[in-house]
Amino acid sequence: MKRILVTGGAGFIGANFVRHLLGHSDAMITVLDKLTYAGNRGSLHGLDEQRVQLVVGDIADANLVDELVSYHDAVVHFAAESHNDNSLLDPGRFVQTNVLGSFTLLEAVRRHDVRFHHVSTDEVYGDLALDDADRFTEDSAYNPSSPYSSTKAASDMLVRAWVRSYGIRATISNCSNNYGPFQHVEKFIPRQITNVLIGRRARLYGHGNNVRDWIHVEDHCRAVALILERGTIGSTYLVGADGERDNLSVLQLILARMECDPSDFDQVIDRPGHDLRYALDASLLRKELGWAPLHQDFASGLDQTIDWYREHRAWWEPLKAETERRYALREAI
Ligand code: NAD
Ligand code: TDX
Repeated sequence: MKRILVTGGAGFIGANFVRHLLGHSDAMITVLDKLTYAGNRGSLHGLDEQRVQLVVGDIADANLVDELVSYHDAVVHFAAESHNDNSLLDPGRFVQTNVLGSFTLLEAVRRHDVRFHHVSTDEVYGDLALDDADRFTEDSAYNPSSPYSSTKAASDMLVRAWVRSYGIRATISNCSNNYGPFQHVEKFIPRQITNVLIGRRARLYGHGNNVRDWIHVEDHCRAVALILERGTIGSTYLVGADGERDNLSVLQLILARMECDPSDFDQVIDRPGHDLRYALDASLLRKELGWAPLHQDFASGLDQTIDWYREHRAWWEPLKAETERRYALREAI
């Protein structure tokens, strides 16, 4: 596969995926990214300009998308509005990008018969009870809770229908919570790390009992590359690394690794409709494609992530004040 169009490649996971492709293939890469508040040119700085080109544009721009898709061999679709808290305040742009933008890409890959991989989330399955032994599988029923997860669920459904009705060559992956370098400071782990780095107190929603299934972003990128190369057309793969942890434990681990008092945080108003627990079973990906996570030790993955934010203040500092201003409005409601 030679020419790959990566949508959302200036975002957190997309930028890590571009780096993965550069290091593990000889692909030529075009990034299509609108550079919303979440996109960052700086995440692509220093990459080989002979192999990576950034096109600033919207995935819902049908003419631009048609032209770009026409000369690529594959599209890997990361672009999305990705933050649950924002989706509660302004759901319209989630429908616009996640649903209509995905539709626009599907129509273009249909016209040009281009391989498509859709990057989605475990949140489409809703949540699990805290005391439940179950985990999500590819056969779990869709039951999204938030405007964000419902628009991701809608886009998954479009992909499935385009495979069945039009025979497009597509796969889907639904991954659990990612952590690692280049993640926007609005998200849980980088928000707490950067709060400590600027001398603010960390912020926990409610009591912190909610459970997330953490995976290092590099392991997610390796899974996407594998599915793109060897996945069965029409299939859905869950991507997760058996990393269930409750939010309070994650926060206390961050504080401990940063040599802070583990009680040095504020409990703030909980997220409305806050999903209780995500947990997923990645057996299909492991068995069919032989994938396994390389980052098995969460504490050391967290240490590397903390070091990355310590060493890249120029990347995140310009985002921090505006992000915390938005959170202050939320906490004042
Ligand atoms: P992100 O918010 O960091 O990045 C999203 C990128 O998409 C940004 O660069 C943004 O500028 C771009 N974008 C937004 N709207 C666009 C539009 N209309 N046209 C073109 N570009 C646009 O998100 P992320 O965390 O990197 O997530 C990437 C994908 O992975 C999303 O589809 C998300 O649903 C999925 N996902 C994320 C996680 C996670 O833990 N972060 C887990 C599972 C799945
Ligand atoms: O300051 C905070 N305090 C807090 O306790 C923030 C920002 C979050 N939280 C909690 C809410 C969640 O239970 O931490 C948990 C993780 O929150 P987020 O980082 O916002 O992630 P989440 O809502 O779980 O969704 C993430 O994983 C699935 C990504 O943002 C999605 O794009 C992905 O699909």
